[in-house]
Amino acid sequence: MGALRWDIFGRVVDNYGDAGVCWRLAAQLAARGDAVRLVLDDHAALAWMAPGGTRGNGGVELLHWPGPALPGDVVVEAFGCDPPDAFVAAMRAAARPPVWINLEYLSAEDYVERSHGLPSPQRDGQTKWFFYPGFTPRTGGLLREDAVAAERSAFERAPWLAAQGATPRPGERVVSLFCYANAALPALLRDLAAAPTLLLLTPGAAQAQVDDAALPPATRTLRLPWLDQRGYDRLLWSADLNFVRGEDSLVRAVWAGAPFVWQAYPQHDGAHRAKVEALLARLALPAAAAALMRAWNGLAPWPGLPPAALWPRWQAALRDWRATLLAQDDLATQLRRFVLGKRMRT
Ligand code: TRH
Repeated sequence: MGALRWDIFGRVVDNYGDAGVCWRLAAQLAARGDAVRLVLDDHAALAWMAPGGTRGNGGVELLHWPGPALPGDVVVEAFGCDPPDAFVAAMRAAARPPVWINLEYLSAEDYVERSHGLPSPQRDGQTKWFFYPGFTPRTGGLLREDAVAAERSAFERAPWLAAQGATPRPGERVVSLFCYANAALPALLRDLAAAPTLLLLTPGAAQAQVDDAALPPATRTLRLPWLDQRGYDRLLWSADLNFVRGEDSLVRAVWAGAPFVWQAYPQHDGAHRAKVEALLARLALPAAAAALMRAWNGLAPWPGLPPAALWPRWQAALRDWRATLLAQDDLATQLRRFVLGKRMRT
């Protein structure tokens, strides 16, 4: 397959997933030898998420909105962000118009298989193609670096944690917390205190909601700075239990292979319930672990933490799922194949 020239457009609506997913895709395509221009309206989060990239070392050309005047071979608009009108007009006027992709949000819901790869004809005669990430072979797959499984197995947590200023005591479990505002947090803190725990708190909502002074002695905390994406992976690899949120960190928790609890982005219309249930339906979790995920999303009463005897089964279920997902092609591979298929027809 020859190298492709990509223009990826993203708008930062809220939180960090928009920039996080766009950056990850851009970096993975560049790592395959493609030329990638990433156009974002807000670069602030990339300063900590991808510091090498923003210095121009990532093989990605990072541009401010509205970006370039003329398109390359492929245009990806992330999450329906609508590239600038002048750029869309230049796409239409190009001698060979680029393949136009709308990269959608990740969900485990069934509609993803039905919608993945469908065309969306535009008024100006162009066609936009829906590309849906997902967990099954009939979706666009998940973002995954080629080396992630090997790096994860070779990883040693003690030196990495020590470099962050954390030294777990013998018998102490390590828990990472990345969450939105969460009414179940007091119940979690109460239950964690039943056994020695080192709680690693990411910046923002997790740190804001935990009052160190009010914690019992069995719980120690460490307040982390924003880590870059590689560092955040290593945090997840270091923990015995990960609380993650949103879209990108869910996928990272899957690759980490430790027990995790996911908090969906809360929506007032209750749409997150369907997302949580759809994810649980794809996982063969012990009932107590599924109940915990429902409660963490405000969908059920707090059930308590699964008893320690259940954790090996919890972990095994997630490892089995990870093995299934690792056997599927990753999103960047599938997206390239999809684009090349469309280009052959133009
Ligand atoms: O920040 P998020 O809550 O973003 C969310 C989701 O994208 C969600 O789908 C969307 O609807 C909502 O915003 C508006 O969670 P997410 O997706 O996990 O993005 C966080 C990114 O930050 C991810 O790329 C991991 C990265 N990260 C780091 O690089 N370092 C860190 O220290 C931490 C905590 C996160």
